Amino acid sequence: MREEHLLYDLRDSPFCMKARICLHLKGVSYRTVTVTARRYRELRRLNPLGKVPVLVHDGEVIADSSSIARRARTVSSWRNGPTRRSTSSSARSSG
Ligand SMILES: N[C@@H](CCC(=O)N[C@@H](CS)C(=O)NCC(=O)O)C(=O)O
Repeated sequence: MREEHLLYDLRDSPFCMKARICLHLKGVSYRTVTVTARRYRELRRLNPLGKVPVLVHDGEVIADSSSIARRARTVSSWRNGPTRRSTSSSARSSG
């Protein structure tokens, strides 16, 4: 069984909000770990830059909100299977 996603975040951070929105929109369930002064060392171990958000899943550490957004998309595609590409001529037309 896969571990749950853990999101190290700060409530008021816009980057964390972006990560939360992306995870939510892609239906990825996660638990948040609010980074307090006591947890800062733990955060630095995960992300030497000491920045949030950081997503941890199955021992993998994903720092940076854009990388988390990409991961959310990937997790959602694992669930939904491969997406079909449009082969219509309008989609292929280069103009
Ligand atoms: N490029 C990063 C920026 C993350 C970032 O700057 N996070 C701020 C909070 S909004 C932070 O952790 N600042 C703490 C610090 O710089 O030490 C992302 O998109 O996640």
